[in-house]
Amino acid sequence: MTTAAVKSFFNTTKVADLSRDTVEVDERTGLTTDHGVPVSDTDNWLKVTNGQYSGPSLLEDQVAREKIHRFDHERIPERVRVHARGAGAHGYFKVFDDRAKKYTFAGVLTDPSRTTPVFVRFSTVQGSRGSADTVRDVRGFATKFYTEEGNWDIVGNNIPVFFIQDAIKFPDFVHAVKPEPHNEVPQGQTAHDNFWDFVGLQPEASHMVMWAMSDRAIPRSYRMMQGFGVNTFTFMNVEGKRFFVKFRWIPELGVNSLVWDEALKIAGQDPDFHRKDLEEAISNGAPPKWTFGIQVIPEEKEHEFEFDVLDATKIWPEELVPIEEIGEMILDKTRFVGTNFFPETEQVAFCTAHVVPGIGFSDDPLLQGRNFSYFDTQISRLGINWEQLPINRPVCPLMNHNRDGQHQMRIRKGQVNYWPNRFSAGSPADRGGYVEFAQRVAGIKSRARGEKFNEHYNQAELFLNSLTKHERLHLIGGFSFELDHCDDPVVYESYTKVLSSVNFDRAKTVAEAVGGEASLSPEREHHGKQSASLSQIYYAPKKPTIKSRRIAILIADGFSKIEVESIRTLLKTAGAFPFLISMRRSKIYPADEKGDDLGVFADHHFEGQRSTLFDAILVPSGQASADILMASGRCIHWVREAFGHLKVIGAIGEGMQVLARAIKVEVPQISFASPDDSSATDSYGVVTVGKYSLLSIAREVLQIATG
Ligand code: HDD
Repeated sequence: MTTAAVKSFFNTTKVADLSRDTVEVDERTGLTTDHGVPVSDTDNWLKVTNGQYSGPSLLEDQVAREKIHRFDHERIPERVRVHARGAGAHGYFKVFDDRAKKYTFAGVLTDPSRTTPVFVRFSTVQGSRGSADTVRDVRGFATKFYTEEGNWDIVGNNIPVFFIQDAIKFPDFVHAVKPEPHNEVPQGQTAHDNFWDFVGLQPEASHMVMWAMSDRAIPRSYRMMQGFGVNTFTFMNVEGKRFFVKFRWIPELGVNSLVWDEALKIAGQDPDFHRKDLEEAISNGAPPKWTFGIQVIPEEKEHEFEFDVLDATKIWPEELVPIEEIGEMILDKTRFVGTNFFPETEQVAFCTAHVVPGIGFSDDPLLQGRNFSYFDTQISRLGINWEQLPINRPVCPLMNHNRDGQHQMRIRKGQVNYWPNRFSAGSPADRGGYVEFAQRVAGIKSRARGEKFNEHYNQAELFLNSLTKHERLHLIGGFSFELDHCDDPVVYESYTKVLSSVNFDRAKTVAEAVGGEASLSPEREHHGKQSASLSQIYYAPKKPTIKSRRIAILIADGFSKIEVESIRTLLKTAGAFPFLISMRRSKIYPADEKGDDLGVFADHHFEGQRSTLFDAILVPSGQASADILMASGRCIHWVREAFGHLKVIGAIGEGMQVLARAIKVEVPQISFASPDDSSATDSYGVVTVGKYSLLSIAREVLQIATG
């Protein structure tokens, strides 16, 4: 399908559907009440006055009363307990071809002529609606597909496993992870006694805890994380054969994270960092893209693995069950018209039980409970008619005999609201209707899990073993930070013992850092196995790109305008987002040129946008500019922090003096003056250009841009 065709399809389905409820505000219409009566004064409550002094306000004022009523009820309960804070975007999904037909007859996954509209909501888990984006936490990755056979929701996370195996433990887990009940502390983090107490006593959490303490829990951007359906679902094909399946989103930009110090600082400097990042990328023409992958196990192979394939605390290692990439998703609209967060991102409501023909459930005990919980929670947040809200309603035809309830939005014609009826109205479909797989079920009714559910450490160790050295150090840093925030020795001393079941040596390091107790010998025999795809460097894009990366160009009066403007243009051509940062957000004047028309507006000043908010920084040439920057302690700190956060740093000519002052390490000087040495870099990610050659920088940037 051509881009134009995709756009036109997209504009005619969900977006067209939403436009039915999108109100253009006609500013020429005078102010009215909700019941349409013109309002003459919205500033003064009706009062008794004597002309000179105000007297009592009158309850009689229906205009004022309505205004206050509406204000008092503006907010609805935030998502119950978890995933309260989020950001959403619209987009579309397409499969590459019909190769998944051998597994499923779901049209959305097998018909390449379809472009299915989607809405995705990313979220954090622990914090409330007002918490910061960059906290250490799991990220929600929930996708609603508006398919021709009804809505399909994949309510996933950016981590492939979960803390618990059985849904009955969810209230305990969530109570433990959320702020503690006696003092409502802490906000947006798991660094507290109750969380570590619970996960220490619930060893099935060990695997997920590893992921949560790793870099995965501090993503650089929603656009740079994987998504996982986590639970095991099922496919059914036209021959009636059943398969177990796991769903996976793989980001085009690779899997990237912040460093912990950066995450902490951004949480204060720009708590909306991820939300703004998503909007910035989409509105500047860099819509994020994910490949959609499936892992499939034929039903008859269910018991051939050492783990239970229905256990949500286990991955299916890619070496055993390869990923089959079958489609892609692009998010190209921040919100429908980009103006109203509440009706879409806040009112969108997901449900794991929303599947379409060809896709079904497994007996995964976590999924079974989720299928009950999501519908239920939407009733308390949005009311029984939550599926009629514009963002939630399907784009395909609807007909059933469900009626009435609070906030009913449809006026239905017709006399009958039951089946069977004399008009055959709303007959259950005899073709294409949802059919459950005829699964044979036999067993003893008991409160128990399958035997293989009892092994909790093999994959936790597999994950740890598969990390690179720096990822492992970060993970140990994560544990050390969190356990240091626990005040009760029973908690931090005992968790380090649990850790030694996963990896004895790492447990000793953490125990030493936090005052915990290490076991004297390994609790179990370590298998030492690795799986390459568990390290996030495995997902580095095949073609390196600076597309949508935020690059700060640091200038002061006396900078070289021609150099800066050329670099800015080049970066934009390569799809990066360059920003001029200076001492003030007003005109900055180039060397020896003071004419008012010659100045260039800085996009931000140092304090407004710290170096933490950029992926790379560049200090261009110009002695006067460099002198001003060097004289500022704030500026030196700004550059030094970028170095500490392992940013890519570039300097040209006199800009190198600023670098040398800030980072005080010997950085090799790389000259781009001759074409032969243009590929040189050094291990710090610092690039300096001695003999300035715009042409060679241009070549370098364009080379990166075009891969
Ligand atoms: Fe859940 C929200 C993901 C287990 C009960 N969950 C929620 C959201 C995501 C997930 C992404 C936010 C959706 C949105 O943006 O509106 N949850 C997961 C994953 C799980 C998981 C990946 C493990 C595989 N959840 C889980 C269990 C239960 C719930 C076991 C209950 C038995 N989850 C809920 C909920 C929420 C929710 C309480 C809160 C708000 C909402 O549903 O709409 O019902």
